[in-house]
This record gives sequence, structure tokens and C-alpha cells, in this order.
Amino acid sequence: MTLDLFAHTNDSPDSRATQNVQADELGPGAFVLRGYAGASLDALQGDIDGVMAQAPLRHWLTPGGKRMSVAMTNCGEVGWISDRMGYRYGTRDPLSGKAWPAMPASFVKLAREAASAAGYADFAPDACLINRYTLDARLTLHQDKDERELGAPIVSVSLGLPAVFLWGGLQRGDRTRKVRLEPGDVVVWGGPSRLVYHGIASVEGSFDADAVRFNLTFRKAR
Ligand code: MD6
Ligand code: FE
Repeated sequence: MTLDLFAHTNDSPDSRATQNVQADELGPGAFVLRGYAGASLDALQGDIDGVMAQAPLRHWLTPGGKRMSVAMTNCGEVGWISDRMGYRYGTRDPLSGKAWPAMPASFVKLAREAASAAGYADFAPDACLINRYTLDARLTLHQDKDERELGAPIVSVSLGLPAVFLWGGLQRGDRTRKVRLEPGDVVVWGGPSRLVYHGIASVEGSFDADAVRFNLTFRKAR
């Protein structure tokens, strides 16, 4: 199903969007808002660079002892961490011992507006995970279930290279469907779909050998 929702706008009054945004329904309570963040990509990338200058990207170790191919950092009150002891949220960056950088205002605004457009009013994320994918990076099928607040949706923003997103079911073995995510696409999911298995199967190349994909996922973790 495809819905029309109000488009996200940046703060400039003369760029107020007049067009609506296309929303593809992945399942109950789960939507891809096509191009929703398209007008804000440069500003978002600038804010990502600012966070990375304070809390550099790193490849976490999984509890099983493998290095993740996706490089990650965080901003917000809490950040997602993985090491031999498991997956969890923590208030400090283990690399520096310092608090995670604050969530930029542009991030909070986008996440709230996207959640609201998809039917989730008053989304107040306290965690933003920043993922960076090079061409060889993958994210295997997983559930996002380390958050204490499973009643809140997740808002996920794609920037940079396109990717093939896998959307499965509530059991690991359920059939998956492939969904192409382009820069500016925002996925919002919650409700009955909150614990759906998902992953990134591949990132699509470009002529620019240095190009990468970024993804921001906003959660209410605690
Ligand atoms: C990504 N996203 O798009 C990985 N998780 O790079 C996720 O793992 C994800 O997009 C929960 C909700 C939305 C997501
Ligand atoms: Fe996830």
C-alpha cells in the first residue's frame, strides 16, 4: 500500500514543502517514507561529521568475538554498545570514558516529524546509533530488542549509497523481502512490527570509490 503523508521540511520558510511524501507500508505499523529527509541530507551529514569528530567510528566486537563490518558511533543520552559481554546501552563512550555527544537538534526534529507522519506522536528518542557502511559491509538479520521501551517506534534514516534492506518476520526463519533504500528514505516502525527481523544485505557501489552509506537509527532505549 502507498499512502501520502506531509513532507518533512527544513527550517527555511521559503522551502516549505508543497508536495506530499510517498509511504510504502512494509507491514502493520511499519513504513518507508520515500525521500522524507531528502531536503536535509547535507545538514544531516554535517551533523554526523560533528558527532564523529567527538566520538569516532569503531567496529564493535560481537559477543561471539567477531568484528562487525559496519562501523558505528552514537549520540544522545545513551549509546548502543557491543563487546564480549553482550549488547547494551551505556551513557558513556567506552573509547573515551566521556558521555556520548548530544543529539543534534536537526536529528531530533527529523526523528519526531517522521514518527508523527507515520502515526507515532510524541516520539522522544534518547539514543541515535550512527552506522557507516563501506561496500563490503553487511548487517545480518537481527531484531532491535535491547531497548527497554519497546512501545516506542524506531526511526531509521538512510544517507549516501543505496542499500538492499531485508525485511523479515517475527521469527528468524521467516521469509525476507528485499527493499531498496535510497538516500533520504526514512523507515519508521513500531507497534506489531517492532520486533521484526531485518538487516542490510548489500550496499550498492558507485563510481566514487570512497563513497559510503550512513544510517541513523533513533530509539527510545530507556
Ligand atoms: C540500516 N538498520 O539501515 C540498519 N533497525 O543500516 C537497522 O538495523 C534498523 O533500519 C531497526 C529499525 C530500523 C532500521
Ligand atoms: Fe536494526
